[in-house]
Amino acid sequence: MAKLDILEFPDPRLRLTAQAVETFDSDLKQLADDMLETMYAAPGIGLAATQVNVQKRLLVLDISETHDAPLVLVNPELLETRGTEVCQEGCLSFPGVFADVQRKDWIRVKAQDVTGKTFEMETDGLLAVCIQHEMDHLVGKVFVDYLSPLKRTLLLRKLEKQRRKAG
Ligand code: GNR
Ligand code: NI
Repeated sequence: MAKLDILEFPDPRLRLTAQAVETFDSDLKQLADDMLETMYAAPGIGLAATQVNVQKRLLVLDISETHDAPLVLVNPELLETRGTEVCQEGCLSFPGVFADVQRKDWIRVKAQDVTGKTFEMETDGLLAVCIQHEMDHLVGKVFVDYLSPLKRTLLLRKLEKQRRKAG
C-alpha cells in the first residue's frame, strides 16, 4: 500500500475528465487500495481518482467512523434520483473550508467493483451526497462550482488564509 498525493485547487488537473475503466487487473486493485489508504490518512470519507491525478472512473468511500466499511465504485452511473437536500460539504482538494451544497436526497447507482462485477445500490443521506461529490470530480467538477460568485470568492479567500496559517 502507498499513500498518494492529493491535488489541491486550483490545480488544472482537477478539471480533467476521467475515462471509463476497461481493464480490471491487479494494478486497478492496487490503485483502489492506495486510494483507500490515502483517504483514511487524510482523513476523508471519499476520494476520486481525479484527485490523485489518475484519469479513471474510480472512486472510493467510507462514511463509517471505524474505517471498516470501504466501498469502491468503478464506472459509476446514476440511474435514478429523488428529492433534494442541502449538506455542508468539504473537499480534500480544498483543505479547511466548507460550504452548503444542494444535492439529490436519494440515489440509485450502478457501478462495477474492482473485479469488474456489476452491482446496483440505493442510498441516501451522507453517502448519497458523497457519491455525487465524487462523481463530480470524475468530470472535472468541484463543490465550489455550485456557489454564487460572491460565496465562491469569499470561500477561496478563506482557503488562502487557511493555507497561510497551515504553512
Ligand atoms: O472527506 C470529505 N468529506 C465530505 C463531507 C461532506 C460532503 C462531501 C465530502 S467528500 C470529502 C472528501 C473529498 O474531497 N472527496 O472528493
Ligand atoms: Ni472532493
